Amino acid sequence: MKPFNRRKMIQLGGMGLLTLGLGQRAEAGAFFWGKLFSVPPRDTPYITPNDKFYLVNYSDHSLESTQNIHLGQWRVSINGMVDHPLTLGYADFLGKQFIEKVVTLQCIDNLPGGDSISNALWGGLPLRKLLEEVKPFSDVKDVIFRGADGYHDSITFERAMEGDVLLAHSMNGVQLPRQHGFPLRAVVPGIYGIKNVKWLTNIELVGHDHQGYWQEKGWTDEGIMKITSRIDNPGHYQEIKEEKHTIEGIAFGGLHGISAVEITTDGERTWHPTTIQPPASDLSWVKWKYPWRIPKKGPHQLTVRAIDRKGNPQIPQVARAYPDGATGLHTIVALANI
Ligand SMILES: Nc1nc2c(c(=O)[nH]1)N[C@H]1C(S)=C(S)[C@@H](COP(=O)(O)O)O[C@H]1N2
Ligand SMILES: [Mo]
Repeated sequence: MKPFNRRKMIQLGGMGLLTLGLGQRAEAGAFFWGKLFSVPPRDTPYITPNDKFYLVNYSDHSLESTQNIHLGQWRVSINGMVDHPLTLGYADFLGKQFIEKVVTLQCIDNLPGGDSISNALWGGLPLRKLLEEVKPFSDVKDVIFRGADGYHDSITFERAMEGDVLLAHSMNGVQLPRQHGFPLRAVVPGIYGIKNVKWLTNIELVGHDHQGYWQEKGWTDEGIMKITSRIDNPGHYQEIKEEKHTIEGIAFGGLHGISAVEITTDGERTWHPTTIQPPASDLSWVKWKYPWRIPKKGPHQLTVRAIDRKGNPQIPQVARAYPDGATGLHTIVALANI
């Protein structure tokens, strides 16, 4: 896993927030410092193009060791506590059932406001179909995924049988790109990236609770995604010159989707509902927007929060990513120069 992306946090710890509400002198300071800190707005498309999709590997050797996978030789074995172990090649997968679904993936390292989250249309075989073929023993507990780079993680057999877990060989309508796990990867909706194993070579069914690469280092074995939301526009410290500005962003609630996103433009005194663009699937992030009428010149603190379809609110308390995913609300400063 790459080092934590501390960029956003450092910015928030800087002079920006301190200058809020300190009157004219501070305002001048905000414009001065703002130029140093400002980041451009993110123009986040609904579906992330493959070459913009975030990338995370546990080791630099992951890409090297998987660069030369040849379809002719590549095999995936499905074995362990099963009556009919199988070894399949690429053509076997192309010949099997193919379904496509838009699913948002997020790294467990992602901090509120971070970029290690993307959305794609994944295509492949429901894992459940394959598990039915191999005839699992009745006391199977975990399904282990192993990648050609030596990485491994597992999900429970129960989760694996739910039908929404994909063995994906296509991404946004094209063959799965090398860096995203060519020729085959697991896509496990609502569960952090750690369990979406790439470059699959083995799927083993076991009778115990398997500890994967990150679990051995203390990270969560469940990996259920937490509700998250992000402001993409304006960018932090972006200078806004018009009185009207549309605030935009994304929100994601894992398996439970998003029912509402709220924004505050006055330092959390009042919250306003935003308009949500309906998602293409129940496993996708949503895009939201809010037409903001800026009351006065100067720095404004913007914070976003979301609620999932079960009515659970996003957790506002700040927690780091270790061991089971970060919480906290994304806050930025917008500089109105109107
Ligand atoms: N084989 C393998 N699979 C892996 C990893 C890895 O290092 N090796 N990293 C995991 C992590 S931590 C994440 S967040 C996702 C990232 O998938 P992506 O690079 O396609 O976005 O892959 C997961 N699957
Ligand atoms: Mo990750």
